Amino acid sequence: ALTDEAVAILSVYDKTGLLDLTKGLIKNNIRLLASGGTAKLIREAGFSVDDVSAITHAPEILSGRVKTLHPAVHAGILARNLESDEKDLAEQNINKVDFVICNLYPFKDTIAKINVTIPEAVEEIDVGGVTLIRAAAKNHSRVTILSDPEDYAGFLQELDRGEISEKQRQHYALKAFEHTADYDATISDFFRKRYAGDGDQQVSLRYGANPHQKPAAAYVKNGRLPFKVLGGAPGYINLMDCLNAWPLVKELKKALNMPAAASFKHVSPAGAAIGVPLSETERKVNMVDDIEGIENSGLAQAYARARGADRMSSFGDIIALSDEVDVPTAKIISREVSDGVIAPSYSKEALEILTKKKSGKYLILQMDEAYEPPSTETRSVYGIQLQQHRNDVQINPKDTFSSVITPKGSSPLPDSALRDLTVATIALKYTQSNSVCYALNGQVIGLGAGQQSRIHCTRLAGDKADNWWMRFHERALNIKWKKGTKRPDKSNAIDLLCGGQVPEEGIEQEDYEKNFEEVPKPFSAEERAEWLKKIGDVVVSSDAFVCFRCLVVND
Ligand code: 93A
Repeated sequence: ALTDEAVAILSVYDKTGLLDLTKGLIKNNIRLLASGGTAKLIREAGFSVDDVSAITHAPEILSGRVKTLHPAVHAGILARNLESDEKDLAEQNINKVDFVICNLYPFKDTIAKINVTIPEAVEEIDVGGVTLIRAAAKNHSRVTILSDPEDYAGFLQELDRGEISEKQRQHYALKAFEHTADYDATISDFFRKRYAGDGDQQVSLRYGANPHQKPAAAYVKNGRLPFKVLGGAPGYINLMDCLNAWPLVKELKKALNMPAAASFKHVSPAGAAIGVPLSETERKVNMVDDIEGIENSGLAQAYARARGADRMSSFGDIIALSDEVDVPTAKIISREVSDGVIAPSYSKEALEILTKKKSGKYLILQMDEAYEPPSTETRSVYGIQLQQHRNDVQINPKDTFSSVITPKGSSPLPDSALRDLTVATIALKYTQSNSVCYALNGQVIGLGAGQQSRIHCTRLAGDKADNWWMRFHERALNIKWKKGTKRPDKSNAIDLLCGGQVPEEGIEQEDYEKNFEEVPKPFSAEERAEWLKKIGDVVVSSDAFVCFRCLVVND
C-alpha cells in the first residue's frame, strides 16, 4: 500500500556503524528495508526491519547475485516528484524510497590477495549495490545516498534537525559517483592486466622511474595503445621520452613541412632539427660524412643535426623521427649509443639494421601518425590528480611570430630566422622548465633545460651554443684521432676541447690525450673570443620572460 512514510533501503557489506544508524533512522520513523545479511544483523539487534523481498515479492536468488535488482526497488529510488512518475508508481503499487545506504563488495581487498583466481575476483564484482548507489545518486534532488559509514553520524545529526539539505545530498551524491567510479576503475584495471594482451591496450614496463619501482605499466583506458613495440622492451623513462619526442617531431614537420628529428634524454631534447641539407663541413662536425646516401635523405640529415647539437648529452638517447626510417638514418643510429627510437614506420632494410642493435634489445616503437591525444590530460602526483588542458597551441612561422618587433628602419626577419625560431620554440614546448634554446640552420644548437634559475639556464644554453660553434673551427675539424678511438670518446674529447675544459693533469689528462695521434693545442681565451665573433643569425627562444641579466650574461 502507498504510504507517506519515508523509506530507507540498507544493503551494506561493511557493517560498521550500521546499528547506530538504524537506531537513528527508526527514531525518525523511517521504514527500513534491507538485503539478507544486513537485515539479519539489524533484526538480531532487536530492531524492526523488512526484507527487500517484502516489496519485490521475489526472493534473493542465485546465491545472492540477485538481491535488490528489481523494478520495485529501482523505480522507488528513481521516481521524481512528477505527476507521470507518481502515476506509474501508483499503478505498480510501488513506494518511493528516500534514503539508500549501501557500500560494495570488497573487490579491492580480494584482488590484493596473492594468487587470487579470476572466479574469486568475479564473485566480488558488485552489481546490485552499484545500481542502488548509482540510482540514488542520480536522483539526489530527492534521495539521499550514503556510501561511506564515516558519513552516518553527520547524516543523523542533520536528520534529527528535520531534513537533509540539498547541499548535503549533492555532497553525498558526488561521493557516491566517485565511489562507483573508483570501484569500476579497479575492476577494469584487474581485467586489463589479464585480458588486454601485452602491447594492445597496455604494455608492461621493465620498471618505473627507478629499478626498484615495480610493477610498472603504460595503458590507455579506451581503445588501443597508439604505438607498437617492434623491438626491445620499454622502461618508464624511455616511454616518457618517446611520448614527448614524438609530438615534437610531428609538430616540427607540420610547422615547417620538412622531415624532423629529435634526440631526447631524461624527458628533454638534447637536440631537435629539420632536414635542412648539410654542408660538407656540417657533415664532418656531425660525424656523418661517411654515411652513404645521406644527401638524399632529409630524415637522416635531420637526425644528424639533432644528434649533433650536443653529442655529449645525446649519449644513450631516445630518438623520434617524423617519417619512415630509411637506410641512411638507420645506419647513423646503428653506430651511435642510443636507447630507442620512435617513428611512424620503418623500411624493411632499416628495420633489419635496427633490430640487430644491442643484440636485439634496442627499443623500436612504431607510432600511429593519426593518433590525437584527448584534450584534457591528468597525472597523479603523490596521490593527487592534476588536470589541465593539453598544451595544444600550434607554433608555426606565420602565426606565432606575426608581430616580431624589429628596430626602426631595419628589414623584417628573414624566413630562415622565422624557421629557426619555430624550431627553437617547438623544442622548448617539450622541454622541462626553465628552458632556453638557441637555434640556427633549422636545428637546436644549445638548449638549457630543467634549471631552477633562468640565468643558469640561459648560460647553459649559451655555453652549449658556443661549444657547438667551436666545433666548426679548423682545429676541431682537423683533429688527428688515434686509430680505434670510439665515437663517444671522440665526442667527449671534442666537448672538452671546444668547451675550453682541456684537463691539464692526472688521469683526466691521460684519458683525454690517449684519443689523439697528435694532441690539439687548447684554444686560448683570445682564440675562442675571436672565433665566437664569427657566428651570426642565431635565434633564441625562452619558455618565459628573458630577464635583462640573462641577456647580459650571454652577450
Ligand atoms: O550480487 S549483487 O550484485 N546483487 C544484488 O542484487 C545486490 N544488491 C545489493 N550484490 C548486491 N548487493 C550488495 O550486497 C551490496 O552492495 C552490499 O555490499 C551487499 C550486502 O549484502 P547483505 O545485505 O546480504 O550482507
